[in-house]
Amino acid sequence: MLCYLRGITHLLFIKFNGMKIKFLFASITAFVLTVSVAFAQSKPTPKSEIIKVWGNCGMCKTTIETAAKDAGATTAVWNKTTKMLKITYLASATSGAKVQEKIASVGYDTKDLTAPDAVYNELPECCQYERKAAKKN
Ligand SMILES: [Cu+2]
Repeated sequence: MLCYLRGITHLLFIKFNGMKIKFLFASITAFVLTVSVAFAQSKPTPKSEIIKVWGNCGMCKTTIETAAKDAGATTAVWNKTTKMLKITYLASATSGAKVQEKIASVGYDTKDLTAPDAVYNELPECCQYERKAAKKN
């Protein structure tokens, strides 16, 4: 068995020696290019989503955007006038629902979720925004 393997190795060496080095490099380059192209084609495209998030000020903005990124968003920009949060993310990394969960967990109401009262009450006074639930009344 060992002898057989040695024979193959020996044969390969002879073949490699016989090959022109340039051709060998060309083959390797072609192989690497093929693999890179295959990877580039399978590269996932980021999704983007706009979610309403309740909040007040610049401090809220930082908290909301940080929470979105902690939840896996690639980019997160919240507009304090429109209350709209624009996120981009890879579907493999997170989802709109996960981002909302994280934001609600730090005290901010979102389109689909309401933050726990206990967390909301801990927000700095300037950040005690008018809550989503209050708007229904
Ligand atoms: Cu604030």
